[in-house]
Amino acid sequence: MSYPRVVVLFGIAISIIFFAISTMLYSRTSLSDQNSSKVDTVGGHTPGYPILKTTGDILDPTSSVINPKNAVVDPMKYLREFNYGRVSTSANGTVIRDFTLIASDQHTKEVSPGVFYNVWTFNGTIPGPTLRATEGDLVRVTLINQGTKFHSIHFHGIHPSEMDGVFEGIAPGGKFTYQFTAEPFGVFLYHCHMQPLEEHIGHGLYGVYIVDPKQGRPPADEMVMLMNGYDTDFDTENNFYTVNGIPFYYMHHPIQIEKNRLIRIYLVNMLEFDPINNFHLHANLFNFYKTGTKLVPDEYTDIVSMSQGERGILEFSYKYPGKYMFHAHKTEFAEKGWTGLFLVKDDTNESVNQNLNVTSARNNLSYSTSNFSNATNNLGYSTSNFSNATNILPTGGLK
Ligand SMILES: [Cu+2]
Repeated sequence: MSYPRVVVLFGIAISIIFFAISTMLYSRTSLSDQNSSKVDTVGGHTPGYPILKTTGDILDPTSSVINPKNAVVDPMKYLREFNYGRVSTSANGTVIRDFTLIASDQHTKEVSPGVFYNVWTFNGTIPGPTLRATEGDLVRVTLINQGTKFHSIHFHGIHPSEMDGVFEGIAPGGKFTYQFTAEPFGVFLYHCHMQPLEEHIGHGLYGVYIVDPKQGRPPADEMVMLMNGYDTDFDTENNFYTVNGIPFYYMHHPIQIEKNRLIRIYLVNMLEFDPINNFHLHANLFNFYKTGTKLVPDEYTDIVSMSQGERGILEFSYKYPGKYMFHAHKTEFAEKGWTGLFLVKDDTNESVNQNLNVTSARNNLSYSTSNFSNATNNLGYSTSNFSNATNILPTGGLK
């Protein structure tokens, strides 16, 4: 073996040893980080905002319950709450729907047990309220900026350029009314469109906007599901994934539905940072209406994948009573919070729970939602200028 060859082989051997040692050290660090309960500090991302203490990632907080006063949203309330606005009729008979959205960016809320986050919100919650109109209505949305930064609302749908909420930011203390005709029918979203977009969306300024077809849709148990995530350590990767704002919420509080009843879900993906998200339904299939802009389904499936901003309508019913999971079929997302349960009740058999094969404390779920009922009324806002916001009355169901 020549002298240069020996040098090369020696170099390769040293590199392999170095790689092995560093890999071992790295994996040890990761493991100890996951298992320890040490308190980390996060924040300082935005000048002027507090640096917060957190115990870090909680992958399955089945034993913890968020203090409702601190929770960023009540997911059970959000699920079936539709805001139809303050309704009036113009001289020519057009239905007018007035909504008020208040933007804020200076509050801290709990997004997972023990994890506090500087939330940027419309009307105090992530996601913001679900706005709903019928095609042809005149929609007027007044944005009041009670935050410390410029914000806007960009609606998806058809409208004039000056109502697009992209180039005109609303200054702190400012106010602007977006006005457009609700068209076409479908499921849409709204979000702040100020730069950097990643920051304004990542912190929570978004919600769902539904336009019903004039003739309506068949009666159903309707719900909204918005998929999101939280990057609580500001490394542009999500630490938590959720449907409707709180990781694992519907594992603790299964969504109760009736056997053979048509379920309609307005599903929206607002997930920042990750390129794709999806929804998988267990032991069943659903009709999927992409963007909800047609009355005939595009697909009959048990899974739908969406990129950020994509959405659609799911329709299904369960034949058999029992507990069924729904979750992202991206395992990482499912295990970091994007997992929930439907509890299908059999109206002819009250004792369906006895058949659920409860095998452990973890399965002994509490279905109570009452302790959450005041959560969203307990916002840390000044009450002045807030009266308009509470005029957005939740009515539920198709109006
Ligand atoms: Cu904004």
